[in-house]
Amino acid sequence: MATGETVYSVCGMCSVRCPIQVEKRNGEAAWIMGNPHSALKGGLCARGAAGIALEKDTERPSTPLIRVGERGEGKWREATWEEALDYVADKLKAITAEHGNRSVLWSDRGGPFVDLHQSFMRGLGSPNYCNHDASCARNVQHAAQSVLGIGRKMVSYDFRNAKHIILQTRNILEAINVAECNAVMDALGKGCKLSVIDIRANVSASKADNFFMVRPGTDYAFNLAIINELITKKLYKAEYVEKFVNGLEELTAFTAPYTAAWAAGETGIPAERIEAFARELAEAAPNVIWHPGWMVARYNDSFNVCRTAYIINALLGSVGVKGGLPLVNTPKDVGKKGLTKLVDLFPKPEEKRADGVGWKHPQFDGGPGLVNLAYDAIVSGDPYPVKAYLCFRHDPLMAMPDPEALKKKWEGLDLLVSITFSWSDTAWHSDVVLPLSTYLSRESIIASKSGPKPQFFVRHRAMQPTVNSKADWEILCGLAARLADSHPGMEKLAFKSMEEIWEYQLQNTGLTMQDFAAKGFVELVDAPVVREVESFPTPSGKLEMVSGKWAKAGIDSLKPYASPAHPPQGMFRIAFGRVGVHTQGHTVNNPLLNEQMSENVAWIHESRAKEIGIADGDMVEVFSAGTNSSAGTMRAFVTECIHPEALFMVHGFGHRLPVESRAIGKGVADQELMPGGLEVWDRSGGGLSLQEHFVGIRKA
Ligand SMILES: Nc1nc2c(c(=O)[nH]1)N[C@H]1C(S)=C(S)[C@@H](COP(=O)(O)OP(=O)(O)OC[C@H]3O[C@@H](n4cnc5c(=O)[nH]c(N)nc54)[C@H](O)[C@@H]3O)O[C@H]1N2
Ligand SMILES: Nc1nc2c(c(=O)[nH]1)N[C@H]1C(S)=C(S)[C@@H](COP(=O)(O)OP(=O)(O)OC[C@H]3O[C@@H](n4cnc5c(=O)[nH]c(N)nc54)[C@H](O)[C@@H]3O)O[C@H]1N2
Ligand code: SF4
Ligand SMILES: [Mo]
Repeated sequence: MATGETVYSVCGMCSVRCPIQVEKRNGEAAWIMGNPHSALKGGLCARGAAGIALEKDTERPSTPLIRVGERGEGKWREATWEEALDYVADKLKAITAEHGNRSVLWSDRGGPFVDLHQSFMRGLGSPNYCNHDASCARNVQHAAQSVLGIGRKMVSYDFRNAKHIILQTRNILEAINVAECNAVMDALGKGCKLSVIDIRANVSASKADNFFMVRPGTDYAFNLAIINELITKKLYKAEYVEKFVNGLEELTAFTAPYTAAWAAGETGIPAERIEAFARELAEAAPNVIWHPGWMVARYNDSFNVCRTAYIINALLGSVGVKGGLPLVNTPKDVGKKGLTKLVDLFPKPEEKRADGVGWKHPQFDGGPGLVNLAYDAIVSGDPYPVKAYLCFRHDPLMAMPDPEALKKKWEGLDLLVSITFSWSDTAWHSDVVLPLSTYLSRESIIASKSGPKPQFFVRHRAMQPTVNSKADWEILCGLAARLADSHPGMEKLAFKSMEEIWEYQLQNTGLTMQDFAAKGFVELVDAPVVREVESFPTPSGKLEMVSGKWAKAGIDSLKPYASPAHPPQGMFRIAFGRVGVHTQGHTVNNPLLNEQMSENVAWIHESRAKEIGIADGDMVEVFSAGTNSSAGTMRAFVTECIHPEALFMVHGFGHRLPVESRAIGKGVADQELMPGGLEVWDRSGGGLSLQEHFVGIRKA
């Protein structure tokens, strides 16, 4: 175990941010494991273990770069940090002088460390802070807000005490959160049932008691039929519903036509199986977790799929309950003071958001907005011009559909900056690349995590950067110092050291950094607190089957079901997802992880492969059904474990950058198969509808 020096820190290989323990030798990180004081109990996923390979990887930006050729041409001049920060600050001054502070857009990867970035944007005076979530979990977030009146992270999943876990569009054993994986495996070991609703048999399905392979895009039909069964057969928790549910009558009337027999025709799941499943759920209630999903930027009715997931939990009495979805606690809920926020250094800009969130779209969460709609303002100048775009830890050219269309939208930008620890399509297309230190060689602001036991946790620097990179606080405080003359007040964010920031954050908590020494985090209570629910912060004070807020915005939160189109003759619906050994697109070139999986494959059903004359392992060309444009070639994986209408691939492959020798030319990029996809999004939930696209394949 612990030899040399031990540093408690936070993994940064994906958005989960697991607590880690890093062992140092000769001043360098030599070994990473899960923080043994945490729920990880020492465990880590493969990606987390590959962090040292990332730090040592020479194929990443190693010094600030300023573009000298055309955007995307890959011609750069190397700059010192002084030069690069001066350059960005001067550009920001010129742009804000001409177009106003609101012309600056920031997009981020949401999570526990964003306070600093939000503060920077407030200091600049721009309301246009966004994150990646329009292409991830916005539909779940808004569904939670519409039913529960709180965000999705304000309830937790008490897997360990559950009797039945339902995963719908959620592959918990491959799309990994280590603590959740451990909890689910422990629960299954104790006899908890698992049901998986998916379009293919994934690893989670291999452990399931029930597996429902639905026709792609019909999850809403499945859920409506479950609700119909629970209501008509009186399988719901009557006492709980009486107390906490508003709108049961409307829900009953609305779901009346959506019987199990009807849903069988839509989903392909026999009515008897749906009926039996509803009975099983009732037997386990209220210790049921119907997971509302995570990556649900998939269909035009994904918001309603997530809503009905919450509604099913409500009918089964599991919202706010042990063994279900208990409410999490903030520091305040357990009688403690929270961190002092960096955003509070500045007043909230009064300007309305460029993406229309909060005014044109009053029902959506103004926090991170919808970045895809902000891009439209670059093109149209409506409601005002957006001229500078700072991308932090975000690669929209890979994460958003139709990268060529997105590049066109960005043509109106006078400044595009990427702050990143690895190469990405967006960095390559930027005007300035600011290399961010990896999570092993940077520290971060203290983060606050709500939960049964709320806590503060901190990322420590485990080693010095091996390239000329900087931590985010160094970059932003450096820019803030340079902007103080044009943007009075910015000097408040020009902290000189991380210690100063930590001290600022802790000022009201009674804690010091010494308190983090023993474990790397500080728990604010000794034992988990399950708060008794009295009411929910919705307009009705109850769980809303019909959302008052959405109704006010003119949106029908019980949207009538519309059957998804079948793919055109010979075509497939595109589907995508994660794999255990990679994170999105940015680990494919990691030396260790590339060895584990260097290319993605096209999952297709054996009946369809036979039709087209393709055998397992054949190289196939994948093209977009609408435009016939090819996204390149990949290997076919012919299987009976996928729905015949779907073609599935793991996201993140098909890299084209010459600077990534291990990833270039391997596999296919799903985002290139979504022409016009930036305009296709769920109007009720705000998420992009990335699977509303069809593709074809031919032998290469
Ligand atoms: N077509 C299609 N589009 C998708 C998806 C899909 O499956 N298919 N998935 C969607 C989902 S779920 C999401 S969350 C988004 C993700 O979209 P992004 O948030 O863009 O995804 P990442 O690859 O995590 O991007 C992080 C980028 O920041 C850089 N980076 C810098 N510092 C850090 C750090 O400390 N940690 C990490 N992890 N990265 C850092 C990485 O090198 C990488 O280039 O994409 C979405 N878009
Ligand atoms: N290893 C790893 N873990 C990760 C990440 C990662 O990149 N790598 N990223 C993290 C992030 S940002 C996110 S958002 C989460 C995502 O976590 P998840 O949302 O659980 O992950 P995905 O693999 O995108 O999708 C889950 C499942 O949805 C299925 N699916 C596709 N279409 C349909 C459909 O129409 N109906 C149904 N019922 N199922 C469908 C896919 O086959 C897949 O098995 O994972 C997180 N954890
Ligand atoms: S799930 Fe894996 S990659 Fe993500 S933060 Fe945890 S250890 Fe790191
Ligand atoms: Mo995500």
